[in-house]
Amino acid sequence: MKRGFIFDLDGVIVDTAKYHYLAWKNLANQLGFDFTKEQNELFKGVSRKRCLEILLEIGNREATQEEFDTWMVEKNVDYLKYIENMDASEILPDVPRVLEFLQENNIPIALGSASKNAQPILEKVGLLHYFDAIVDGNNVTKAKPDPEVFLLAAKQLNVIPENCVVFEDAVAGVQAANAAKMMSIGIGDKNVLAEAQLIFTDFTEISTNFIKSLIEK
Ligand code: B16
Ligand code: MG
Repeated sequence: MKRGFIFDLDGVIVDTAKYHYLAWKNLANQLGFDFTKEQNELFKGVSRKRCLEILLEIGNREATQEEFDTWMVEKNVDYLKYIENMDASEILPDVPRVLEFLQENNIPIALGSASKNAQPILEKVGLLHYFDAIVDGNNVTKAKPDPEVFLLAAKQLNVIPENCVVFEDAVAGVQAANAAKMMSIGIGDKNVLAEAQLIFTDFTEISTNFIKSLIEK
């Protein structure tokens, strides 16, 4: 029986990857090189610090600690401008239906995200009230694929890891869920997320009956 449900944010609840991409691209251009959408795939589920390290590797750029810190802030300020006007129209299809069903059935719900901007994003799109716990980039010390984020979320929900389900769009996130001994459900491409126990393209493929079977089993 599954008693706790943990959602990743970017790529599962909302598509903020497109805004992260624009902000990283702006920084890359400012530093004199380009950054493609394909390269942005490497950034999904990855912490802001690690993203900048990868970006600098792509551009073959060295940075002093001071430059590194400045660029981290610049990217985030730029990203915050992109997400400023986000609203409910940016919620990915059928996510509210699943959240609503879980809440109606008193199943605790947590967020397990690498983002340090997770809470304001959930507020902007009007989904914050569904969440019993928020574990994000502000609470964890080890990034996915380390299971820390999901283990902490399970602890806050007071549910043992084996009874939790994780929805994830990133390979590192699926690996983190597996390492936490939780049921991993990949949201996205079947070839990319092959390590997940189950894979769906998006929530429109996840029926309410299926969720019901998980919580009743
Ligand atoms: P921030 P998730 C991740 O969100 C994004 O996929 C990743 O691209 C981003 O770098 C990371 O959050 C940190 O975000 O800069 O807002 O702290 O998929 O774990 O919800
Ligand atoms: Mg994600």
